Amino acid sequence: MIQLFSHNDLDGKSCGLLIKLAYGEKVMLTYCTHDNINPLVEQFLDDPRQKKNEVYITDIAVKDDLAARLDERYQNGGKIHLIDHHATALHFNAYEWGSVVPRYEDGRLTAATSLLYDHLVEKGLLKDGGALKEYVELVRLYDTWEWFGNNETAKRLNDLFFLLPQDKFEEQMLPRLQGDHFEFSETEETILNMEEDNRKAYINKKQKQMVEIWDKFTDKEGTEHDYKIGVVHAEQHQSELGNELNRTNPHLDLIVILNAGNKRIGYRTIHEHVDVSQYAKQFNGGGHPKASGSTMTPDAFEKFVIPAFKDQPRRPDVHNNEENVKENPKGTRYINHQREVTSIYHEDGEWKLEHKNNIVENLSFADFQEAENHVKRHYNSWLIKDDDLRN
Ligand SMILES: [Mn+2]
Repeated sequence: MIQLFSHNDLDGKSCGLLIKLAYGEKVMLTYCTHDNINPLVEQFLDDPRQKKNEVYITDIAVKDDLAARLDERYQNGGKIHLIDHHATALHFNAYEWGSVVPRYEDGRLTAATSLLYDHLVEKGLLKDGGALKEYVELVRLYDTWEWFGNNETAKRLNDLFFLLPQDKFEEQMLPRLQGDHFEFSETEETILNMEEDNRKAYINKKQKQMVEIWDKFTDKEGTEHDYKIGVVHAEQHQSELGNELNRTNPHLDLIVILNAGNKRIGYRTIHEHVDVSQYAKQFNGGGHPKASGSTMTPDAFEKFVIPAFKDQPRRPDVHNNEENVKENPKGTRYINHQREVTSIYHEDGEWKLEHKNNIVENLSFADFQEAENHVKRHYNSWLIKDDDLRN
């Protein structure tokens, strides 16, 4: 028998599909989270009936004492393969059975699925090409975020992975991966389109609910920042929501997504000058510089939930103005809940501001976007609608 332990996301479960295609029915697939991988592997190693089984561990790592036990098994003739792409697992390369490769020689990022595919092709257990090769590349694009902005199919594959019940996903993919070309069925396309429409409507609604607050934050170098933060309550589509809110609100430093149901907070940014893994640390959280998470501690509740409850959302800009349009050298006008009007106008090669009919002294911007960012950050304003200007 072949025993696979793999992560439970698209990349990890696609490793399971490859193992099934390579070894047929003689496989046992166990999908794990970072929390339960160690006890599951331990249980397996303790079970005398499993002694002869070949082991694959993909897209996830085990703790050091289990690595030592796996190595002992390997030294005694056991067949073991740990195949991963996370840089945090590079120390497994010290073992003969460890193969951790974060990047290909040409610089492209790897995924566990693409590494396992290469391994099984080399062993002669899978043939290189066809629908399978296309599928493996979609998984790699999704897992590495290389899809972003250039391959919607990879994104849709991951959507489908979450929309279908898990056994259904496997059942539907396995026969298709043995064909010449990978594509979604008509039904899947319909489901995916509906899902996308729902998501767009949800994100739109959340944009209208988002409240903006200030927070002072001192980073680990000791530099103090005044962060303007978009705060929103959301239980669904956290990554897409974080991305979209950051993209449409470049005046914000980061987006905080609150989920009171499971007492979790997500932190997302697209800016180089912000590291949300550092920011999340103050609430015992962490993650990546652009995407992190924490639990909703009482401190975090005080900081985000209470002020966001009191404040009113800034209204989104309209996109169908014909008169009051952005980058108009003669002036683009903004308003806030206090009915204060701000105008951004062009003079002497620079963008300048007039607030409540007074010129804002000593402030000018080379770029219109920077000027608008300032107006939104400091006056909480939005573009005045043409209809409202006429009245
Ligand atoms: Mn992965």
